[in-house]
Amino acid sequence: MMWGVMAVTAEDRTRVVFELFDVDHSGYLEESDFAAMSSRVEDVAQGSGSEAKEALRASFTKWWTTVERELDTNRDGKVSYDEFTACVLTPEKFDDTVTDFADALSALGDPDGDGLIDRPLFTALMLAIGFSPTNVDALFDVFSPDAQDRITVQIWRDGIVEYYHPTKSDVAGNYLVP
Ligand SMILES: [Ca+2]
Ligand SMILES: [Ca+2]
Repeated sequence: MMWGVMAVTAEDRTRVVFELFDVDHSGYLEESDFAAMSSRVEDVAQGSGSEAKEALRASFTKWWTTVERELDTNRDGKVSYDEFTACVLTPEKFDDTVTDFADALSALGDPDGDGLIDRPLFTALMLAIGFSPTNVDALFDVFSPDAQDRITVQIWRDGIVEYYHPTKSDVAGNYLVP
């Protein structure tokens, strides 16, 4: 089990990220996919205000505009898997997008602002992104929850940055790769 996790590459994760973002399973990333995922996440973001949800929506919009600008090589308004894999060639072009997304998503996990995230809300947000329940539970455990079963916003935020970074390997989020 452990070795399987260690063997996960950035390429495996790229496939998982593509499939997550292809919300309607059309085989292409499109603007509508990012809007749909944003709505799904906002719907489960219990306790968060409109400002925090707006920040999340803005980060998904930025995901799409960056993906389209950098990866839609044939300019047909959608990004195929083959086009998407080019993200590993220019990881620096995604730094801002990934950071904004990590800030916005992890903030939704901490609506009361105490810097801690409870497992139920973490799970709801991650299932809304599209990860499987088993993988989400395993990841939460990797983040070393305290006696009250809470993790810090910081560790999740950093985990998101690592996970969505196109070229990193051996990251905690590899637990999310089936
Ligand atoms: Ca799609
Ligand atoms: Ca395209």
